[in-house]
Amino acid sequence: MEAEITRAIIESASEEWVEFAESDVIIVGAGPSGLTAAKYIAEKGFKTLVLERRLSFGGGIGGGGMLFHKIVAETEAKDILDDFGIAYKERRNLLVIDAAEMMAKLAVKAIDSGAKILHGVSVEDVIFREDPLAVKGVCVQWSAVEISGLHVDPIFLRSRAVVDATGHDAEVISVAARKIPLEVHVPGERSAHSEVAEKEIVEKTGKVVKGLYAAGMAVAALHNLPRMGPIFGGMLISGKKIADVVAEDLS
Ligand code: 48F
Repeated sequence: MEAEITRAIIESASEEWVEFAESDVIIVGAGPSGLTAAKYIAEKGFKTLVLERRLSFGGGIGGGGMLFHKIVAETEAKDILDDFGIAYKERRNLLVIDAAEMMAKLAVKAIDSGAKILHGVSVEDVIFREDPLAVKGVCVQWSAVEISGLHVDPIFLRSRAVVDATGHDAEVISVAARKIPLEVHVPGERSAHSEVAEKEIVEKTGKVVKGLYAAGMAVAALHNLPRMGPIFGGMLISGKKIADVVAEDLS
């Protein structure tokens, strides 16, 4: 029995790692923008892989607003919340949402749409080619190895598109900006100005360089936009927008 447990786990996990050695789209980060992007990209028929450093879903959702278990969204996000079956109550011209429900339902719909989510995996670098400059995938490492500080070489996952949905640090774009001639730099986000941030992040959501895209708070870090606090409509709308942009580029 014990040996069969080991074989069953390692055989099936290995089969999927081999299958996902090449994907259409890799989304880095299973926060609100990444999971929203995953659902809409996967349901368009693209082979979609989400890589998440932690062993959980939702990124910054779970902390609510300073650990109060609610978050808010603008009414513009209603259609997306409805697509995901996420309940909301209208209050003070905002939609109030239960943080646990939002994390769970974003993940369920992303998975049901066909996206594969791998937990405990960190993206530490990108694969690139020059002439023309393009990002072709990512270098990945177990998060446990990353945390341990052991020197272990990563392995590679190729894809036609990589979406940086890593949040405030824009980790994928930052490493690319340091290590390849991207001609972008990542100045980081500005202090809070909620309504401006919500609007401008959606506006600036898009392609960084061929094969590399930004969604969610990574867009704020890339374009020096303000943060917005525990209001999440912009994250969902940004995730949906990047799905359309990527789908159009890959079609
Ligand atoms: O931070 P996060 O929730 O990003 P987001 O989708 O949403 C931001 C909001 O939560 C909030 C806000 C706006 O309302 O201000 O902060 O932009 O989720 C990012 C996810 O990416 C994972 C990280 O663990 C988190 O779950 N992540 C970050 N870097 C890496 C990563 C990496 N290098 N490899 C894998 N996962």
